[in-house]
Formats: sequence, C-alpha cells, structure tokens
Amino acid sequence: MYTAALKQLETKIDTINEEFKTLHKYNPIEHVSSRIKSKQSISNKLKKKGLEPTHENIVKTINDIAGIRIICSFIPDIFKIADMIENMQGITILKKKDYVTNPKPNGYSSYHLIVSVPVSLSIGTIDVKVEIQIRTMAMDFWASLEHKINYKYEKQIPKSVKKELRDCAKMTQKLDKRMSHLGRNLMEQEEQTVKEITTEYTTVYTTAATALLSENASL
Ligand code: 0O2
Repeated sequence: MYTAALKQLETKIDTINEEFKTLHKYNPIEHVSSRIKSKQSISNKLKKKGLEPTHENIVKTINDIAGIRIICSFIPDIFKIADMIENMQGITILKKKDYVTNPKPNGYSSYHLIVSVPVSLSIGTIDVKVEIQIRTMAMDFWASLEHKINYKYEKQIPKSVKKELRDCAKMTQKLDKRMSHLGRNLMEQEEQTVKEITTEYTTVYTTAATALLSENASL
C-alpha cells in the first residue's frame, strides 16, 4: 500500500512539473526521489519514541514509512510546489513543518508535508500516510552530508563538528538566498510571458464560445 501511495503521488508531482514547464517555461523541480523506510530504521524510530514494535504503533506513529523528496532550484519554488500539492484533489494534508522559514537549531532546512493518499485495495480503500520533503539542492547537500556524519558518529557528534555543521548550514542559507535573488529576475520575465499566454487563451476561448452561442441561437 505504501508503494501504491508513492506511485500515485509521483504521477501527481510529475503533472505539476509538466504544467509548470508549459506555463512558466522553466523546470522548478530538479529531481524527485522516493523510498520506503527500512525495517531497521522503523524499529530505531520506535525505540527512540519509547514504543514497542507493534503494527499499530508503526501505522499510528511513524509518518514517513513512505517518503518522497522533491529537490527544487530556488527557495520560492519550494513554497509554490507546496502550495500546488496542498491544493491537489484527492489528497489530505495532515501536517506541515516549515523548516525553511524556521530552520532546526542544528541548521536543518526543508519543507515537510505529511499527506494522506487513498489507496484502493481488493479489501477496500485505505488512507496511507506519505511524508513529502521539499528542499533546494543546497539544503539537500547539507542534509545528506549531515545524515552521513550523524551515522558515522552514531548520533554522538562532537561539539566542534556540530558547530562546523551549523556554520555550513548558514553558508548554504546565504547561497540559497543569493541564488534565489538571481532566480527572481528570471521568474519575473517568465511571469510576464504567463500573463501574455493567459490573455491569449482567454481571448481564444471567449471568441470560440461566442461563435458557438450565436450558432446555437440561429439553429
Ligand atoms: P531518515 O533516516 O532520513 O528516514 P514526527 O513524529 O513527525 O514529529 P519526525 O518524523 O522525526 O517526528 O519528524 P521530522 O523532524 O520532520 O523528521 C522527519 C525526517 O526529516 C527525518 O526522518 C529526516 O529524513 C529528516 N530530518 C529531520 N531533521 C533532520 C536533521 O536534523 N538532519 C537531517 N539530515 N535530516 C533530518 P528520520 O526518520 O529521522 O531519518
């Protein structure tokens, strides 16, 4: 059921990306990846929460058994994509965590959505939880390396390394802001193109609808 939920969401995200490419003539999503959490990782997370490894505890308390990660070009893309996902038909938003506006004390930055997707099985329809992480390439670079370092030190990272990681996080935040500033100019030009396309479509549809109406009236 988790695989089915991921497939459904991946198709929807693909559609968002195609729509964006057509309308805005640029691709806000660099890449998308998905994974099902390993048994070991589920078991560790339950232990951390002080819970027994029961099926009920897993389903109720672990929100990220199925996970999708969307890597964007610029910071504003994160919020645009989150907005589009939040407005999608057929999925329910259960939780939002904005670590982009408010990074975690260790420097971690990303936008998280916990959503519920209805999956139709032979026994009926089940609502399946999926965690969607949306972040820029710089945020992803930091998080991947921090995850590796955490793993290496078995979560007992020395103070000096923690400080170094926080400093690196600040550098990635600065880099993201500068790159987003460059991206804004690009987007402003694109917004003008979108306005022109929308006006053109409206004119075409209005003309066609008027012609149809007068044709019907003369019948
Ligand atoms: P893994 O191995 O990546 O799967 P919750 O029950 O929702 O309140 P949870 O699930 O800890 O608590 O929520 P949170 O903080 O949003 O974290 C969910 C996931 O975000 C983590 O899953 C990580 O993938 C990522 N994440 C959160 N904080 C950090 C961080 O400080 N560094 C890095 N590198 N990733 C982070 P897991 O299961 O912890 O890890």
